[in-house]
This record gives sequence, C-alpha cells and structure tokens, in this order.
Amino acid sequence: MKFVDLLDRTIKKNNSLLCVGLDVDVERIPKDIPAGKNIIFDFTRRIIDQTNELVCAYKPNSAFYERYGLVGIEALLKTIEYAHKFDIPVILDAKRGDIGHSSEAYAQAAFQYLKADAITVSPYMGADSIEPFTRHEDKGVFILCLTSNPGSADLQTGLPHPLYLTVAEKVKQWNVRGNCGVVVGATKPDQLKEVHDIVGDLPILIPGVGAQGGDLALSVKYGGKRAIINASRSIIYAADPKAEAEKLRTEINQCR
Ligand code: OMP
Repeated sequence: MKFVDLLDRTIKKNNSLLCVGLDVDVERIPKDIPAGKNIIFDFTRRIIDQTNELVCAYKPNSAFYERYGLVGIEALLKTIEYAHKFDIPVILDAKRGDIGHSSEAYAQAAFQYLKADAITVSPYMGADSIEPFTRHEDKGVFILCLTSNPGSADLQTGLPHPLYLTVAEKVKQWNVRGNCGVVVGATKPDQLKEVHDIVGDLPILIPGVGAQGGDLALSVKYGGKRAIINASRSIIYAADPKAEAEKLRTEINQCR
C-alpha cells in the first residue's frame, strides 16, 4: 500500500492527525520499567500499547536510538515492527540526503532493513539526493521545508526569496511519483499557510507543538487535510501518555 493511502486510512480509522514522536531518553523512562538491554523497546512498546488508537503515525527520531549503539538500533527495529502490528505507519526521522548512491544506501537502511514507511530528508543537496528515496514508490518522503528551530532563520527564511518557498516549489516538481511531503515547524504558522498554498494536499509533517511551544490551532488550520501534528516529549514523558495523547487528539480535532 502507498504511504499516503496508509496515512489516510489511519487518519480515518483513529479520527486523528496526531503523530507521537518516539524520542527515547533512557534517563527519563519511568522507573517501573526494568533497567537492562530491553529497556528502550519496553518503553516504546508501552507507549504504543497506550496510544495506538489515538494516532495517525509514529515518528521515532533515529538519533535517539543510534546513540545507544547496537541495543538502540535493535530497539528501533522492534519498535517499527511493533507499530506495524497495529497498522500504524512509521515515519523514520533521520533527515538524510547525500549524493545519489549514498542516498540509496540510506534509503535501503530505512526502508528495507528498518522497514519504515516514510523518512525525513534534507533538500540541501538537490533533486538527485532525493530521488533515491522517492524511487521507493510505496514509501513517503518528507522534505524539510521550514524547520521549527530558531536557526532556521540562518538559511531558510533570511534570503530575499526565502529558501523555504523555493523548497516548497521544488517539492511539487519532485513529486512525480506522488509520494512526497514536506516538514514545516508548528512554530511557523504564517509560513505554513504559504507552504500549504504551494503544495496543496501533500502530507505536511508539523513538529513543534508541546515542548517547543508551537501554535496548535493555526498548525491544524493551515496544515490542510494531511497535516500530521507531531508531539514527542510532551506525550511520551507525561505522567499518563495515553491521557495526554487523547487530550491532544481532541484539541486537534476541535480545530479541524
Ligand atoms: P518534541 O519537541 O519533543 O515534540 O520533538 C520534536 C521532534 O520533531 C524531534 O524528533 C525533532 O527532531 C523533530 N523535528 C522538529 O522538532 N522540528 C523540525 O523542524 C523538524 C523535525 C522533524 O523532522 O521531525
């Protein structure tokens, strides 16, 4: 099944645009989960058990697993496999992008080894760095358009014709197989509207609500019908992740 169809099906089934980010920090895992080599997967499995009826996707950020070495990579693999038991699509947040044959190696790692359904990539190296990902026609490719961090002003918004608008225009051209999306931070709602005006109904991954203080209502309003609203820390480290996910899903739906 194509990523966008899987996404649409899950949005509908769970009546949700919420994406829970699985950014694991062993120091913050609740103490009732036993320490040891399975701690990371035991934690993500619990979050998935608690939230799988409330989300449209999960987004593990690869860095939070890679930093724990082999144990972390194994946990990432098992986390993706476990999310699939509930038919929830997984967006691997890896922000890849390199010369063609290196991008193809990254794509194989993400799609064939880890079995992610979609990936985040950087547009910096241009079309031939993106095509090795979009070549995998059933997989989704989210291209960083305007990121949520303060440093996005250095290159993305500071130029006479802002780079994020050029990226949005390019993504439309690159979307020949219908599997591209863009990433726009929830901290930039006005620009999100501009991007949506360019890319239309392409999926827009919108991280930055919760811990980064992004604007939820405007993100939903301007993100369109495939706005994927991601929150990581504010959900997975809440005292009750299920209640927090439920609350955020409801808030999102009230703005739809
Ligand atoms: P929280 O701030 O804890 O909700 O986490 C946000 C997640 O989204 C992290 O994994 C970030 O790396 C990621 N992210 C952003 O915060 N801002 C962006 O512009 C892009 C991403 C991303 O690509 O997911």
